[in-house]
Amino acid sequence: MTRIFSGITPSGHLTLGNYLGALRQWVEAEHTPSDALFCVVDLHALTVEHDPARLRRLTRQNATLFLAAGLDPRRCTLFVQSHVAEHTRLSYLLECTATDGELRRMIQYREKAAKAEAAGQGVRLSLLTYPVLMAADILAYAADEVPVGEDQRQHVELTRDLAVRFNQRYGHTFTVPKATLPTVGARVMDLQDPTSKMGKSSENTAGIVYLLDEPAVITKKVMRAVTDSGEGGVVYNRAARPGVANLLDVLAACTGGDPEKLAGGYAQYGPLKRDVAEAVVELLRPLRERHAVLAADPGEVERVLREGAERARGIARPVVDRAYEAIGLLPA
Ligand code: AQP
Repeated sequence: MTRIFSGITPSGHLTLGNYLGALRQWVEAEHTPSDALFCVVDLHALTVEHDPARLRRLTRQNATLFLAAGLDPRRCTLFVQSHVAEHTRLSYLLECTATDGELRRMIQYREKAAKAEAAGQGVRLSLLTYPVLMAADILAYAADEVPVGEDQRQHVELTRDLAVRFNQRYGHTFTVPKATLPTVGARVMDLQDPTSKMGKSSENTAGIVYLLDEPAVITKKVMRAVTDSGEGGVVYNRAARPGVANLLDVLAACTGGDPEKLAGGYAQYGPLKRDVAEAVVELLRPLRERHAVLAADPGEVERVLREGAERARGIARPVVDRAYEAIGLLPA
């Protein structure tokens, strides 16, 4: 059976990008014959300035949204990364497999380090090393597939490189995973800056649709989305017309259509924006409603996470023990 692993960092409120790029794929994967593990990767949220109380709140909220999005704990394993010590245990061995140069090449490191420096903050060492922790998250479960959005493709490539290198040096230990990307919605862009990814930790929230935004707020954000000037009406061209292309991509992802074909149905931006707003509101409505019910019973979410962590430990421990032995450490 295909083993699937993926996670989301509780570094902010979840966005439409997280839903279309990741969560929705996870729910689909859960309905195929697979063994799936989904994780709130809280340790990754410590790689930039953070507020401890907010992190605890967001971790709980993200886990609640996993359930609200339709993940069923009877069909998959839901847990919090820091509840399973195997992730950090394995991460060190992979730090001894990775090189400084390959980590400094990671795009997310370069972008986020530049942002921290511009804000006068120190760059945490963990910002450089967290892709290795992410590799450990995946390899500890012998995952075959990692459903992610486009922005995480490079980190999954690194994971593959580390798995292959470790296996070559120390004998076959890890399954080499592959990234699976959605056909539409793999890269949802910021509505105010359509050349940047819609990111949950962005400061300017006007271009970001959060999963728990009220319908009126979603509508306002979509109606104010930046569109492009230029001749020719509504056309789908990601390079030349990134704003309109993003709206068409979102509409396609919500309605199941094809963005290029959808473009043909509009002569002006206004009606396109109205349809996008309505499609997003309707897509997220059931999720918001289920979240309200689940949030009223936090004990149930905690129970799901406790049971999930126990099961996750049971899968990861033998894999990580094998890696410790393979690399030459004396068994305890
Ligand atoms: N805009 C997006 N479009 C499509 N997929 C996206 N994902 C994130 N943003 C988009 C996918 O969601 C999953 C979880 O993401 P993450 O928590 O690992 O990273 P992030 O959401 O990119 O959050 P960061 O890095 O903490 O901060 P921001 O959001 O500010 O960059 C992944 O599968 C990701 O591909």
